Parts: sequence; structure tokens; C-alpha cells
Amino acid sequence: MSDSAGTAVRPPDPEEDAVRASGAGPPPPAREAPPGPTLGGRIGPVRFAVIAIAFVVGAVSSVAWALSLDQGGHGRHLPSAAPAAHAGHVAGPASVSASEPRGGGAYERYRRPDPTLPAVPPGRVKHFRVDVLMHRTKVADDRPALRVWSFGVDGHFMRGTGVSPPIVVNQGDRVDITFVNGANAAMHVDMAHSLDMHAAEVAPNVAFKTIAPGATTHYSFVARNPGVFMYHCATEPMVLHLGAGMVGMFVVKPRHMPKVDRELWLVQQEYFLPRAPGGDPDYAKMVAERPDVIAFNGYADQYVHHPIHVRAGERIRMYVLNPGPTHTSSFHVIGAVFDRTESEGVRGGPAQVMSLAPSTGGYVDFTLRGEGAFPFVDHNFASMSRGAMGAMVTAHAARDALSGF
Ligand SMILES: [Cu+2]
Repeated sequence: MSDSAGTAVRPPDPEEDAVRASGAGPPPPAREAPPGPTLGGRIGPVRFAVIAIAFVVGAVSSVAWALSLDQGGHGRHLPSAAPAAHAGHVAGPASVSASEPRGGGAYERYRRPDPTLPAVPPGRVKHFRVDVLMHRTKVADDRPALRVWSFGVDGHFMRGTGVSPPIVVNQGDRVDITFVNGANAAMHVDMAHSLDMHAAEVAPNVAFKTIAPGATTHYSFVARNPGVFMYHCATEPMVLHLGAGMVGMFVVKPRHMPKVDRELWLVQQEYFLPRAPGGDPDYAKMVAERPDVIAFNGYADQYVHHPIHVRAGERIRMYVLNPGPTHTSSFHVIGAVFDRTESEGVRGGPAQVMSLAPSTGGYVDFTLRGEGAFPFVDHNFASMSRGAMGAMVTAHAARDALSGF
């Protein structure tokens, strides 16, 4: 974690890979602006003090854990000492199998998800293959790893975080889904799962059926209704499967949508840490509605440490989903007003927040008027303190732009 006092420094982000490498079709929205100043972690004195304490405690506990794992012979792929090691932010292997951890203690290296909304794939029928991946990762620098149950889309897995990739189609598209509950041993699937798409108007007992590890199911639907929908596992107990990570964003872009310069996606997700490092999430915490970490795109405060680079004056659209499973989000961008919002079929704005109950999605349009750092948060500050915070930084912001918070 970096800060203006220089207690630690994170090197620049690795370049993210595209969520979907489709060829033809509409041009993708603008990627992030060229990196400006490195501004990670320049935040106010109170928050800094809390983070600094957490940093030290986290470092000590993580080193102790790493040492214990090494003694047990399970230290393979461990970053050298959690928070400090994450300062490396080494890009994980691109292949599915290369970084697969073994044993109870190894976990994947952090890899920053690209917050740029993927382009709609070409063709009249949109085919997606959705896989299940059960993998060990951290979701916060200063907290132990856990086993996250997540989805991959068309061979893209967001290893090193707890998030699943977004899926994007246009209103009116036919969507063809192949759901694979762990295609091979590298997926580490050891239980039954299912795939429920909220945008799909289908008989759920047919389409969303629970299938055994290694099995495949298939369904198709027309995305008649625009919106920011959720997809998730619907196998009981659902709070366990959703709380373990089996959620994602499914965007149906409306016809005649006003153009913007940049489209971003954010999934605000809850994580319930296990009783033992590397274990499955704690079910008791889920039913008690007590998440340990609440994060945008699968890793606490990641876009504070590695801000999203934008340009002052451009039109920005953020697609935001709160899959929960238990908490409501009050999504807010500090220093901006949403001049247009749309959530669950209701258009609004100007607005200061977009309220997102569990399984609610929407998008907000706004312009950042001036050079600087613009944090985005869950304005439920208890959730923000658990990691639901990020920042956009404009191309010509001062190097210390985030230090004023
Ligand atoms: Cu499941």
C-alpha cells in the first residue's frame, strides 16, 4: 500500500488483458487514459492511520502464515510477504492452469481487473460459455486468502481477485448460454452448481437446473429488456454460493443509448473470510450478514491503490451492480453529480447517489469538471471502511491529488 509518507510504494499496474478478444464488431469504448501520476493510497490522516495499523498487523500475520505454510511444505506460489508482496502486483499467468495453486496455503497473485466495460461481441446471436472456477485468492491486502467460487466467461478468469467477468449484449440480442460446471480438474470444482441469469425470461426449473461437477447445460433467450442484471449460482443454500463469489454482471444495453466517451463496470461484492486461511468462506457470517470485506471488482480498495485513469471533461458512464448478497449500497462519486441515472427501469437524475439493494444494478452518467482525483464509494461508510472505495484520476491531476482526502 503506498502513501504520501512513502511507507511503501506500489509499482505501476500491469497491463490488463481484454475481457473478450473478439475480432469484428463495434469498436470498444475508450480504454483508460494513459496513466497519470501514481496516487495510490494518498488519503486522509485518519484513514491513513487505520490503514497503516492494518498494514503492519496484516504484514506480521501474513508473514507468520507464510512461514507456517512453508514449514508445512505448502508455500508454493506464495507472494513473499502479503502486503509488501502485493506491492509487486505481478501479473498472474495468462493461462488457466499455470497459476493453479495446490495445497491449503497457496493463493493466486493479485491481478487488477480492467474496469473498462467490454464491447458487445459481434453477430446476431451472442454465444457465451460460462465456466465455474473454485480458486484460492486474497480479496484484500491485509486479510488472509480464501477459496472463492467464481465464474469465467469464454475462457477468461479473473484470478487473483474475487470477481467474475461481466457479460455485455445489446437489447434484442438472442443470447446462447453454455454453462460448464468445471470443464477439467484445473477448475477444482467439487460440488454441484447452476447458472441463473436475471435477464433471461425462461422456466428456471429447466434452464437454471443444478448440475454435477463436470456436467454441462445449455439455454437460450432473447434479451428483450435493457438493464444491468445479475447472474449467479442458484444452488442451495444460495446465500452460501453467492457469498462465496458466484455472482456477476450481465449488461443489456438499451437501444438508442446516448453516447459517452468512456464506459466502466463495477461490481460491489461482499466477502466472508474463512475460519482458517485458504478455506471456504464462513457460512455463519453470511447468514449473520457480516461480511469482512466489501470490494469493487473483487479486491478491497484496489482502485485507490491503482486509480482508474480518465480525462477531465469527458462523458463517463459507470455500470454498477450490487449482487450483495446481504448489504445495500449507496453508490456515490465524490466531486460529481450524476446528471443521468437508470436503475431497474427507472430513469433519474440529477442525483448524488444510486441506491442499490441486493441484486440491483444500474448506470450513472457524469462529467468530471476539473483536473484531480475523484473517489467513488459506497456512502454507507461502514462498507467503505471494509474496502468499497476506489478513485478516478484525471490525466493532468497533480501528483498529490489524492492526498486531500
Ligand atoms: Cu454454486
